Amino acid sequence: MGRILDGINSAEDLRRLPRESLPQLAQEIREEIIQVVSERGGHLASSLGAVELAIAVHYCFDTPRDRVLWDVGHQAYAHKILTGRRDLFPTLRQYGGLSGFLRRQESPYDPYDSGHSGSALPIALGMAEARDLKGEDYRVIAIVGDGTLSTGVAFEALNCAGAWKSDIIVILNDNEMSISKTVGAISAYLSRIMTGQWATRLREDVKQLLHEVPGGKKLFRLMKVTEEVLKGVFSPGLLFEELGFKYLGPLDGHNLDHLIETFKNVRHLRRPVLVHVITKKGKGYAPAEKDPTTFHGVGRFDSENGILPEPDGLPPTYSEVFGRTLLQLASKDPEIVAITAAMPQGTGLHDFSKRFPERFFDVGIAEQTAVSLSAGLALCGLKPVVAIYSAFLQRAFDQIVEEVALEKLPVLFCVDRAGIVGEDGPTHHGLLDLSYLRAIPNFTVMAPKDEAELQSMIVTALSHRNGPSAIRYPKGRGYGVPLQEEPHPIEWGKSEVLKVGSDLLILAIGSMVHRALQACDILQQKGVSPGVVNARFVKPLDEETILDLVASHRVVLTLEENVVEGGFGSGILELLSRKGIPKKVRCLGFPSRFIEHGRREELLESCGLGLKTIVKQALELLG
Ligand SMILES: Cc1ncc(C[n+]2csc(CCOP(=O)(O)OP(=O)(O)O)c2C)c(N)n1
Repeated sequence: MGRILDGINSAEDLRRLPRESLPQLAQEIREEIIQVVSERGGHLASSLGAVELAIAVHYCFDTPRDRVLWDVGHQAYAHKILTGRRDLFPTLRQYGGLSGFLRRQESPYDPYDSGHSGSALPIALGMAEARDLKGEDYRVIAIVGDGTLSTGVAFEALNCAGAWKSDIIVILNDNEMSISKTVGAISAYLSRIMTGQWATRLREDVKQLLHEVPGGKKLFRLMKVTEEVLKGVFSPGLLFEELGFKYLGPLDGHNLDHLIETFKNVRHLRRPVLVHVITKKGKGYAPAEKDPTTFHGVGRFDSENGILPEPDGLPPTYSEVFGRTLLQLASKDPEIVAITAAMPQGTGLHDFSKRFPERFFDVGIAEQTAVSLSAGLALCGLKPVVAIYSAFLQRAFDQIVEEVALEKLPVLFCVDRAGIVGEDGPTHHGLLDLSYLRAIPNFTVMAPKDEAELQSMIVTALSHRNGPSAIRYPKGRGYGVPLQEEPHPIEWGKSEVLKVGSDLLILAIGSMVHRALQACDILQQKGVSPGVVNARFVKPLDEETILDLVASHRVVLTLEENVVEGGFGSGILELLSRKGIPKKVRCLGFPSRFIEHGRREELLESCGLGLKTIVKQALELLG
């Protein structure tokens, strides 16, 4: 028998299928997702959990005329397969291939470019309002996870949609997980709804209230406040109803009949509606159901048994080195506290959270709150360390400026995934942080050349009590240099001179220092006399050393894994201009455009930061 999926090249094709064949279709989609992700890596668990949801949404709504906005987009693989991208699905997340998220240029079924959590809701609201203003007629559907409800922007949009009585459908895809377990009171509320505990809890609350008023006990008995009565009186989604939404649910998100029935009814409502759907992250693939955090975003694995390749013998990742070092320092210093925005595993803080639960704060997907919280902790004398990925820290720019830098608070920002992150692409590359952090007064900005230097920078930054510091480091593993038992500090504001020459001076920062040394070897073989400086600090710059060396070399090349605009190289140009020093300088970094997805080396190469190109640029500069 042929596969049903073979006949599906668009949502139209799907809508022609009889309902009975949909469970089989779901099965085939799951097999395809598991196969491709096991070979290429990707976001497995969330996508497996949303297979029925994707089928039901496209089955009931008139897509792409109706607009479906998947929040983040990491759960939308079934959506991609169903909407004419099945043939390209094996190119997922590869250079030139399909994106791991929604991309407008990729398909008319993707109404926006997704990647950062929480934005589907406000963007969907904008679309719904635009549709009404223009007198058009289509449905706007935002599909958001329960983790997303910890995000401020999502709540801000719910707040407006309810008040404006906007015609918008929100599907809450609740799997009780963010990447790790969802945190916070909203998540506890949702799980009470799921288990029916809301009624018990409400009964207890009413009982306590009535016991506190004269005659209340009698009243309570009289009211016979049972769960059944309460269930009839109160909606389980009271919170959403109070916000102005019609609440429907909770529904079994893997029961296609229930989903289709509900979506068909909802399609005709013209008001804010929230459909609460319960799904299982990793559904249909036992290893992912068992360990959804590992299978949230995963590299290659054996699809037969879900076993991941052992990283035996490989150097630790920068995140691991950060986590270990902080744990070590925190065991001796009770004032150190750690903050994450929903990424305890990714940032390397998992062990810290187990060892010092009272000194660990996971605020959910709420980067702004993470930063403001750290300001509060610092104002009360603690030493907060905020670990956030570079691209997500962009959310909290205002809090960094207003609440931390302006107050000169000693908060340490450990900016993970800085630079190219690879397969996640433009929404996740961290190519702006050097520019935006460098511009902020009172800030210190550093980047280590390797994992051992990261340790030193953490110690150094924690002893700096006169303002905030940021240490930015890349995704992935270090070089395998020995880690320090007792990390020693480096000199504040001082660079490291690695080589002195006379022709070309390479000033490099962070992940580019290693590459600068490689380029230096090649240049030497070509008869050039190069010098190399590991800048260590982007702010403050080690002016004295840099100016001395600039004077003794003919030309200067700066190297950074950041956009050139406003970055490290700009800092050098500003310094030379301020001092009135005429010098031939070339700044190499990323161009000011959004960089696609692909392997790191491929992307560096394509943007002029491959080793050969650097050497070529150096030779050109030397004339
Ligand atoms: C602003 C921002 N911060 C962090 C992330 C990283 N991130 C990607 S998916 C995810 C969890 C989302 O949880 P949920 O919405 O419940 O979806 P699920 O993965 O459970 O399906 C997180 C934290 C992000 N994409 N955007």
